[in-house]
Amino acid sequence: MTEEKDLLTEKPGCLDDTDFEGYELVYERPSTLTDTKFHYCPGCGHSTAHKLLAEVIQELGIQDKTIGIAPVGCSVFAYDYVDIDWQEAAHGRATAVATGIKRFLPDKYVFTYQGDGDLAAIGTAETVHCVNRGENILIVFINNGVYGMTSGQMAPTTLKDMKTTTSPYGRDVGHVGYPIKVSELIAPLPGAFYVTRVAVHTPALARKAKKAFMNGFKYQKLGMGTSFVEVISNCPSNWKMTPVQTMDFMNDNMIKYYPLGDVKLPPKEALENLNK
Ligand SMILES: Cc1ncc(C[n+]2csc(CCOP(=O)(O)OP(=O)(O)O)c2C)c(N)n1
Ligand code: SF4
Ligand SMILES: [Mg+2]
Repeated sequence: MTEEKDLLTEKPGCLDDTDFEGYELVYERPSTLTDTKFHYCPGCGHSTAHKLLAEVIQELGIQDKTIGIAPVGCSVFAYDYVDIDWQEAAHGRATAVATGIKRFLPDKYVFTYQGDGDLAAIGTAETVHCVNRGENILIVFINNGVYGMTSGQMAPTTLKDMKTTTSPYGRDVGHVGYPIKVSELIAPLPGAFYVTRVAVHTPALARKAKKAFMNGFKYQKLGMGTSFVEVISNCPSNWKMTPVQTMDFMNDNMIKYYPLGDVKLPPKEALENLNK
């Protein structure tokens, strides 16, 4: 450990392969991530979610068969980071765009990547109808409880009493309603094949999230409906917290209201066909 620290202090930013001789390689940047530096704020969950998706796409060997639909929101530049084919969609319309692409190119692995403003506010109708039709795609839903990109307005997912720029005294549920649980809302629809809620703010949770993404891609082979992975995420900048403080807020507040775990699992018989 001491040796590693010395190396970093002595040669900051200019380590090369020879400096690591004798070390065991335990982690490698996925080849599916481009060299572009993330524009995300320090501690933002979008970065981890991107990295996990890139790892899954690499491990499944589907880089040249995957098409992502980028949203409007902080993750609008997702196409700059994960090295696959992308299509940008207008705000909230990602699932409609994904529907067209998947129906036209059924052999491709198609997923949308959307924030809560995008998916659960302006895109509510597209989301519900897409899942109700059982479109054979993966929807990745990053729920950070605010409109991050536009400076932290209240979203449908903002917690009760949570302060935002448009709810400076806290969300008044008597006035604007309760935070919406999208996973529970869509799970009863017959087109929903797999619905799960994950988080990425600890290594153990990130591993579970990766598994959920992996499932979402694999299940497309079955053609039996929509996979929906909700990622409870953080927004240090608009929550007005340090990244570390957001971890506590995630555990004490976000995850209490949005419990992690599977909301709807595919029928066992369906999964038996997966490895055939
Ligand atoms: C039609 C339209 N309406 C409103 C906007 C403004 N706008 C851009 S991003 C955004 C909210 C994004 O929030 P979210 O989807 O939660 O993503 P986050 O930035 O939090 O990741 C809004 C309202 C827009 N670009 N287009
Ligand atoms: S504003 Fe929030 S969601 Fe957007 S990059 Fe910064 S921390 Fe992430
Ligand atoms: Mg958001």
